[in-house]
Amino acid sequence: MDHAADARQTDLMTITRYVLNEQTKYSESKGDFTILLSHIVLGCKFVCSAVNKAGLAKLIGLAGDTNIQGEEQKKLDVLSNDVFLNALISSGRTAILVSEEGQEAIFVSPPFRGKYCVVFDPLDGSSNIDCGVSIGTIFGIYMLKGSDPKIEDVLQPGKNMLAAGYCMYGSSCMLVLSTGNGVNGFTLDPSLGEFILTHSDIRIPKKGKIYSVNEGNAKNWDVPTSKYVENCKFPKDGSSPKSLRYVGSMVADVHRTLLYGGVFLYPADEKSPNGKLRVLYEVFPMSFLIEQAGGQAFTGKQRALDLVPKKIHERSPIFLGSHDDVEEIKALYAAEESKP
Ligand code: AHM
Ligand code: MG
Repeated sequence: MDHAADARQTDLMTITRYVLNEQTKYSESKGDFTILLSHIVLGCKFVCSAVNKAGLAKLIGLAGDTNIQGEEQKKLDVLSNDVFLNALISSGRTAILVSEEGQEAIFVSPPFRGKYCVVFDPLDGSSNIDCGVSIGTIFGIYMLKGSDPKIEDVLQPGKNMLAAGYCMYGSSCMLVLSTGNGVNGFTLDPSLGEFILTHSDIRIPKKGKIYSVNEGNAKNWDVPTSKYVENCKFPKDGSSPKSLRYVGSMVADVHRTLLYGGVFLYPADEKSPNGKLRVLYEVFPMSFLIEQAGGQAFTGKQRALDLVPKKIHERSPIFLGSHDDVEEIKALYAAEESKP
């Protein structure tokens, strides 16, 4: 075996090693970010294991309200939230936590307090939990602005995030991360219990052949969204129609978009003028990753990462994906706006 092939098999780039390498580029780094990330990684492994066992639990009769010890069986989304809250607080590196599962932001008490704020959706894709389809955790990380944590620290535009990522619990467990220097994908090797770099420097194709949207909402879409989807199906420029793929789990749909190209959209509609997806822990982290991979993310009005959220659970329409495809959507919105 040649030396390079041998090194690939025996000299593994784990996620911790990767982040450590990245952080040593900054002379002021004291290892806090690496510690925070290792706690997020622990949360992902814990949730991955719970998701994998969910079917088994059902098989042996644990999926009801109690397990064989008579303890209450937590629903996976509640369990995942507890796992991440504990992991993040015990890291000693966080100041404010915003979870999709919690109504209010959590201000970490001073003995455990650090300088990072983490916004996260512990288990996204709730409608897919019970049928074994891919689901995931989404997270974004901000730095405190001052020494005293304030809610404004998590109401910052997405472009201020230091890092963002998701972990997909699918046919394999994969963590995709950006610390603002490109996007890398790490796959969990279950025998080692380590995330190993398997997809380095992910770049989204400039133009794609797939669109991804809940077309059941088409009746209530605005004009640019309707026109765009019509163009995907009946292109006027002689190109082939695009394929439709929609899992209904944002992590899975965005992951495919990142790797294969195309667009993922959750637009506004008459019933939900702000769409469905949440700005802080769905729209921002995914937009951050897509931009870092060379794509674009647009709200129908502006660059998604420029949004300044006013509330922690605010929603926004989102169109994200390959550069050229999002450009087409932006042109349709511009044309609609310029109408008298
Ligand atoms: P959730 O946070 O309740 O799981 O909802 C978010 C999910 C996303 O993963 C997905 O993109 C979207 O909802 C699907 O919504 P719909 O079922 O309306 O198509
Ligand atoms: Mg969600």
